[in-house]
Amino acid sequence: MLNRLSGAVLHNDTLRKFQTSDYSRDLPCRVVHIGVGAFHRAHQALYFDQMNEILASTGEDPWMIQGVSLRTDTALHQLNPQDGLFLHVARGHQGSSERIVRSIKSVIHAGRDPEALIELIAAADTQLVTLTITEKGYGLEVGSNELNTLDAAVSADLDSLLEPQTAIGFLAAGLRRRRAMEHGPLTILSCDNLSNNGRQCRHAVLSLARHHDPALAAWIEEAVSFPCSMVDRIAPAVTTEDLTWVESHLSVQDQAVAITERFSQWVIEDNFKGEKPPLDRVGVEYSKDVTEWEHRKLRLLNAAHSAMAYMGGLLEFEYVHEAVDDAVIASLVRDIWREARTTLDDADSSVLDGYCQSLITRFKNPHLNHRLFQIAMDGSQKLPQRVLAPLRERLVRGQASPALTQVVAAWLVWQWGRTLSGKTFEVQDPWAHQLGQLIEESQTADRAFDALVTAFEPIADLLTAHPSWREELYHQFKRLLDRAEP
Ligand code: CS2
Repeated sequence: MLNRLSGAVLHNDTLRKFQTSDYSRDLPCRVVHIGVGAFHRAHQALYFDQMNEILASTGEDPWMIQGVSLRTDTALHQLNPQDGLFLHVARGHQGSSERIVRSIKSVIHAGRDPEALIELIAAADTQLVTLTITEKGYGLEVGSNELNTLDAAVSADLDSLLEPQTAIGFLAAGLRRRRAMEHGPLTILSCDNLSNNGRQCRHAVLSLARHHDPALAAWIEEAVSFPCSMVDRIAPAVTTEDLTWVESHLSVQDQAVAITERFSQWVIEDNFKGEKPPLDRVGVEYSKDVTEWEHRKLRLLNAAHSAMAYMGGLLEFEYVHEAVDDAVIASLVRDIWREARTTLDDADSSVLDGYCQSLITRFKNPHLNHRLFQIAMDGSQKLPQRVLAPLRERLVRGQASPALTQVVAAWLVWQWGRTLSGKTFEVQDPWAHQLGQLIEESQTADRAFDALVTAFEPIADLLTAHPSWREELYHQFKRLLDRAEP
């Protein structure tokens, strides 16, 4: 239970006044986490904090997290003055619960001090490296899934690992040092919304390692595990209004607050090297295989999110809870689920009914203010696993998929950077520049359509395999463009 102290700043000296229980935080970190953003604070950091409290009650050592930012100072400026502490606010439809999270020790900036991160990955105390680096952070090309050599940072890491530029580069460099120091096995755990996230991470790290030193790659295959995991908790980006709300309602000054929903889930493939944290004591599920969980979440939750982001965004809705209240968008979401469900393994349809029902409740949460624009970012990296994968499976079976196709069409129209009523916005996506240029060079919408679906490989591949799908995609695209004001 959180005590309220008028306007106090959160740090080690004030912690005891806010929250009475505590555990010793001075031990070396066993976890190194790259990407200390809103999601990590809302999800993983809380699980570790809850686990540490239980471990302390049985006299066991906590698992502290060393936070790492690759490029920006934001997390460092937010968390370090607060000794890594932050407030976790879980908002339900009715009421919220708060807690101070103590599992992060501090944050370092690897871009400025690359040696520090290489040393951390190599350190004997480190048992687990976890990642929330977003879909594009793995440096893999959409479509081929090989290292994206056109990316300047990836190609710099292919040239040299002395000062890595990417998360994958740091992992390869850190593992090289770990091997040299004979510090033993390690687990690297991806917590991003990618299909087969552990395997993709492993593939990226091994490709880079093999390029520099085949013996290093062989050692990694032996000594390092890359479990897949399914992570789920909606964590909107924190705004200045949120910070003001925290100060006025909770009487705490906290620059690093996490504001999230009550629902939370984490399923991890049980494949650890070295020590394994007993996260199952706080509700994490260790499973032999996470594929089913992962497909369900990506193809139902995330696909619906992307549908709302592009369709809702084009119609100028701002938040998820507003979009899902619109009859047209709600029916699109239901149609997507109807189509996507046929690609899921769950034999028991009542499980999926319950899952979809709970998603509606989560999406309708009016206290989250989850911006559609946040979800719309990086669609080129998200669409393949959320929408194109189930679409492909249905096309193979000869099933029409108007709803999933509509999401692809809405994403194409999104590339114009204009809502249907003509409001302009900047598309945030690694492909934005390339696709935007193609649109500019094409004189007509029809030519732009051809150029976009040819340039973006995941769609081009689908069209090559299923040429008849083109007409349906074009039809949906045209229908949307026809609704746009000139
Ligand atoms: C969202 C996810 O921004 C997005 O793309 O779909 O971050 C989503 O909120 C989480 O996966 C929920 O667990």
